Amino acid sequence: MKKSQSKFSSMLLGTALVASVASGATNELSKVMKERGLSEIDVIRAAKTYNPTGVKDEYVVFSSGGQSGQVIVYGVPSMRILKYIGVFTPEPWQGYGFDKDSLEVLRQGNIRGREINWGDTHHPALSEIDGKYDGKWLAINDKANPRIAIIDLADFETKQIVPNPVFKSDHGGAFFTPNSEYIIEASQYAAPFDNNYHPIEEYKETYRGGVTMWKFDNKIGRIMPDDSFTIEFPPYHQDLSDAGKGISYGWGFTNSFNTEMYTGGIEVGMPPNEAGMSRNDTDFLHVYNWEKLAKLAENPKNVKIINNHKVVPMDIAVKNNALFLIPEPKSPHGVDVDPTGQYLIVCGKLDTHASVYDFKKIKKLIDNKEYAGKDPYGIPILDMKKSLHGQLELGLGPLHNQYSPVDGEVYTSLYVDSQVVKWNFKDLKVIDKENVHYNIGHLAGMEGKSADPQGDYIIALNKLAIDRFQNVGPLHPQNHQLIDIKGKTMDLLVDMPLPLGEPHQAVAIRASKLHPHVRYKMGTNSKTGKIHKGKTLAGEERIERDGKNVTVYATLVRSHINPERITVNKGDKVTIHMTNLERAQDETHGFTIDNYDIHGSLEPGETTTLEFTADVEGVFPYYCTEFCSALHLEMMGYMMVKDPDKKYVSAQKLKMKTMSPEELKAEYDKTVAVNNATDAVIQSVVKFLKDNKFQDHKVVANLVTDALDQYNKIPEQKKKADEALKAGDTEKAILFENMIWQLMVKTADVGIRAKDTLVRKISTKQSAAAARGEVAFAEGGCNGCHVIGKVSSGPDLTGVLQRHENGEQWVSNFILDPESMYDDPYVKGMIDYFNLKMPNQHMSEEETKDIIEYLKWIEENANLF
Ligand code: CUK
Ligand code: CUA
Repeated sequence: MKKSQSKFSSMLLGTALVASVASGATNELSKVMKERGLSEIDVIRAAKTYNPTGVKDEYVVFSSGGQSGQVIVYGVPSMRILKYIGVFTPEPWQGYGFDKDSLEVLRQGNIRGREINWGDTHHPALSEIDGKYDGKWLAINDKANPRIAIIDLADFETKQIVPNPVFKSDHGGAFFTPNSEYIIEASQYAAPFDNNYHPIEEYKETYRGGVTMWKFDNKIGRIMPDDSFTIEFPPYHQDLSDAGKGISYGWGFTNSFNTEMYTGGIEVGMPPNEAGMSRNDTDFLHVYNWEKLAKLAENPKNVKIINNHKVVPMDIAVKNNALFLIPEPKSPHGVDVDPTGQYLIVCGKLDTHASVYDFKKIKKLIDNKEYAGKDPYGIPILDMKKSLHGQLELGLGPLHNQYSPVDGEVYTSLYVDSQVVKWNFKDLKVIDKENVHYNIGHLAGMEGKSADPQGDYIIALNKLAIDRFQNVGPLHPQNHQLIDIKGKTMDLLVDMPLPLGEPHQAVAIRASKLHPHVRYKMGTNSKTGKIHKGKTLAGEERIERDGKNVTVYATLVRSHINPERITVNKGDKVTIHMTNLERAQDETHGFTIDNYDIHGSLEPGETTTLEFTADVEGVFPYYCTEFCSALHLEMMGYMMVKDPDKKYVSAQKLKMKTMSPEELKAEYDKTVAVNNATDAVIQSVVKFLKDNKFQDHKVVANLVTDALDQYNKIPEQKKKADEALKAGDTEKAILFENMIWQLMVKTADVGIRAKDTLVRKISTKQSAAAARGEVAFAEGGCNGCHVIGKVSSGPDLTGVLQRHENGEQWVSNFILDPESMYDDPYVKGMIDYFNLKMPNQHMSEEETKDIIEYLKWIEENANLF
């Protein structure tokens, strides 16, 4: 009832909104709505998520990429994908795993010597200060091959992978503690901590679960394995975790299933795991004081060393009052600490309830040593009822929780019911339910698990999409659904198919908290953040040979790779250090060589290394893989691999026709003349920029810097051209002059963009009508013949309104009906001069009025064109 009421009122609102739009727009809108079968509520939902071109999102979401081993980045509310970050899996576009430096990161993830090239990512986590996101680092776990990776949010690249030395799978991580002191990683399937064989019959004695507390340095963004430790747990299957905050600061919470310690055996006639592991009514929530355990772990007496890693045994933790268990409804899933740190909500999964635990009550029981018993390993058990604030029946299959800025409000996913439920965990009342499609796992609020949840939206991360999208075969995309939670009730806005893997969890952060850079300091190894040992500046390019080792110091800049020829012997070990000399934003160059399975992606200022053995004889083109300029295809070279044991017969020299010295001289003169003319254009732009104080506008100043970057390379080329000419090599001189022209075109390209930007900055503000007029002018094709500030195939329109008595009337008559004025003596003269007649472009009265306003704006700013 409530739901349908709310839908009805938003529909009324929709009608009002549509009615208030100008009548022309309404007609167009109704037409589109009719054609596409959209209701008014659809249009409102679309408007809530639509970003016009150039408009950016309010939130940035980091979603696990599931079995892709990657991280997916997208914006909210538009749900537009921004990036896939290679983490546990090679990612060719970014060169991740295909250049030496990123391969070193990927190989940190080797386990027991084995190279692993995939991952099952589950839980991304953002670094925190005071429980709030600081926008600096992202951690994510791999469940299949227990590892944690660290991604730097300054460039969205993976910087570190740390395998877990004792677990054989993990799940309850990554979770940051409130000041990013530690990252929590809980095991999933209990297994021996050592790497030896232990019979399953000795499960209870030799298999173990646990939680690894990875020490994290938030300044440099790296896990410190030597300062980290694992807390040993019984062989229950530990599941999700969370870190306490506020009054529960210093404590960690990890739930579990299979406290039955059942080990299956269908093949020997035992009931399957699924029956044995969910037999008891309750499992255990593990409550541990990581702050105290971290201190204990500093003393060698308190730890066992397993696989070179510190493990705090259960009995040490128990003896020091740092580990407790509390019963929780059977086979729970999420445990989520509220923004204040006082409440933790455990979701039932196989139970219809959510259980709200009160940390104050838990702490009291601990302080009073009031235990309800002990588990088989001697861990004290706290009474469930005495720890609970209360329980509420939510529906079937509650899994995960996200908090709202409203005190007591929480959103919970219901897997079996395919719903999101909004409820109050303090009053224990359900407020609203929204259907999702289908079988939701996690849900992501906007900073919804931090100490500072923002509300606004919830994203449902659904396991099944079934009928939501075009059929693309039996493997369906995943479905992320954006839900508006700004109103009293939830409203599902839009679906986003995700075709990369099962994204278990996603975290969202305000976009304003992220400050990634757009270029690197020249010569940076992006994986270490330090200056790369292969850094090469212009003029330092070279090929060094040392026996069978060939080292190439190369540079890439629009639009050439230096060197352009690399000749090596078959069997040589080739190392190519490459530096992208660009400083301009978004000027990435890529590099690959045919047949060698290598690829580098070089962002402006970056240096990286490709390494391989030239084990195949032949000629191998190499080229830049990013369409980086109009001369991108020319950005190439050859690697030639010779067999030193082979005799090569030289091919017959072809007689090539060559130019006469006179012809060459003529071509040289022509090239120089073109360059001089181009330079004159550049100088006029430079004068304009200087006269109008471009330095006062940062955007323009940046463009000018980019332009000068190109322009400043000219003297060096000129010197070479002149030297060649002097030496009598006109051919070479022409090529260098051509190079100068290329640099001039690039300068002019950016310079003119700078000029246009500057004009916009310093011109008077356009009225709405003038802005519409500019659009009409462009779309009506007027600019095909009229260039503002210049005579082209039609007259310059600057000052056109002053040229005639009653100018506005005259011009608008002429636009609306040019034919009727062809006999006007002035028009006649123009027709003769340009050999063209002003055509009737069938502008409406409205458009014509707007164009007049635009022309007035041009007149106001005539000095700028
Ligand atoms: S888990 Cu997938 S729905 Cu791995 Cu966080 Cu709950
Ligand atoms: Cu550089 Cu294409």
